[in-house]
Amino acid sequence: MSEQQSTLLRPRERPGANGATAVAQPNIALIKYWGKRDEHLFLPWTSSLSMTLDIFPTTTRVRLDAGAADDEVTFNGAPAGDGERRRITGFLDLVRHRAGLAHRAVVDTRNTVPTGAGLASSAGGFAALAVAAAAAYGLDLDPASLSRLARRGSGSASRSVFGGFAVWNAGTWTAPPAEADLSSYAEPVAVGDLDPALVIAVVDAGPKEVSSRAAMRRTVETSPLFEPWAASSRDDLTGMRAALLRADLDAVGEIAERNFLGMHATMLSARPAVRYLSPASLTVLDSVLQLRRDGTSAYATMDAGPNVKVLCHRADADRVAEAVRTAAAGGTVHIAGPGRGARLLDEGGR
Ligand code: 2P0
Repeated sequence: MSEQQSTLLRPRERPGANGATAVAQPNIALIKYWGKRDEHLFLPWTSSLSMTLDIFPTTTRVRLDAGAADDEVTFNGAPAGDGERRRITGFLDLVRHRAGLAHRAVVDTRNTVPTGAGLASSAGGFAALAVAAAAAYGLDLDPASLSRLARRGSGSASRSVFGGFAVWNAGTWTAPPAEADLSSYAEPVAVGDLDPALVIAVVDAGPKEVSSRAAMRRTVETSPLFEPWAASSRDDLTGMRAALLRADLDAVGEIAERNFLGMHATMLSARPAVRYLSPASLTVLDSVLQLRRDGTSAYATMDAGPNVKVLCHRADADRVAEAVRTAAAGGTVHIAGPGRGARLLDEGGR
C-alpha cells in the first residue's frame, strides 16, 4: 500500500462478529464507460456520467469467519458459481490486504435486478459489496476511497456509491499507475431543477452472449472507431455537465443518445463485431423517435444488452412507459427516478 493510500484508510475498529449489510442500486450511464486503459486497476479510457436508480436494489451482507479456509458466497440463497465466487474472492483479497486481516468471509447477496442483461447488476452489486466489506473488515473509507474500491470490482460500480447523478473521472494519464489509481473515482454532479425519469424496457432478461468486459476489451483492441468515439465522448461529457446544470432535458437526452449510439458503433466495428441491438431494441428505439415526433421529450440509451432505457420528464413517464410497453410487446417496463447512493443498513435493516 502506498503512503498516500494509507492516509485515506483508517482502520476504524476490529471487525465485529455481526458483520455488515449494505444496499446499493444500479446506475445507467448517460455518458458511457466503454474500454479500460488498465485492466488490472480498472482504469477507464474516458470519464463517464450516470444516474443512480431508485429501483433494483442489491443487498449484501458480509460476515467474517476466522476459522474458514475459503470465502462462502451465496446469490439469492444459492451458492455462487465458480466464476462469480472467484471474482468476489479477488475483490475481498483487496479489502483484506488494505485491512491487514486474512479472515475469510461469508457473503450473502440478494439481487432484484436481472443478472447479465445489460441492466448493470454488477454496478449495484459491487457498490453494495464494497460498502459492506469495508465496514465488516473495519476500514473507514471516505466516499472517494469507497468509489475507488468499488471500481476494482466493476468499473460502473464506482458510480453507484453516489446517489443522483455522478461522474466517474478517468483520472490522470501521465502519472504512474499507482497515482492514476488514486485519481480515478466517482463524485456527485451538480444538477439544476430537473425531475427526470428513466423508463426501462426489458425486451430480453436472459444473460448475454458476450460479457461487457470481453466486449469492451475487443472493442479497444480492434475497432477503428474506438479512439474517435473516446475523443467525442470527452466533448459529450463537457456538454452533458452544462446541460444538467441548466436542467435542459432535451440537451441531456440528445447528448446521451449520440453517446450510446457511438458506443454501439464502436462495438459493431470491432472484429469480430459485437452486436447487442436486437430487432426488439430497434422497435423500441423507433417508438422513442415517434414520441419525439409527437412532441414528447424522450431519448434513448442502451448498454451492453438489448434493453432500452428512455430518459424523459417524470411528468411524462407514464405516457412514455405506455408507448414503450406497446413497442416492447412481451417485454416488461419499469419506471425509475434518481435513487440514493450505496449505504450501510443497521441491524433493523434500515
Ligand atoms: C456503463 N457499461 O457506463 C457501460 C456502458 C456497459 C455499457 O459499465 O469490466 O460491468 O466490470 O468494469 O462496469 C458495464 O461494464 O464492466 C458498463 P467491468 P462493467 O455503464
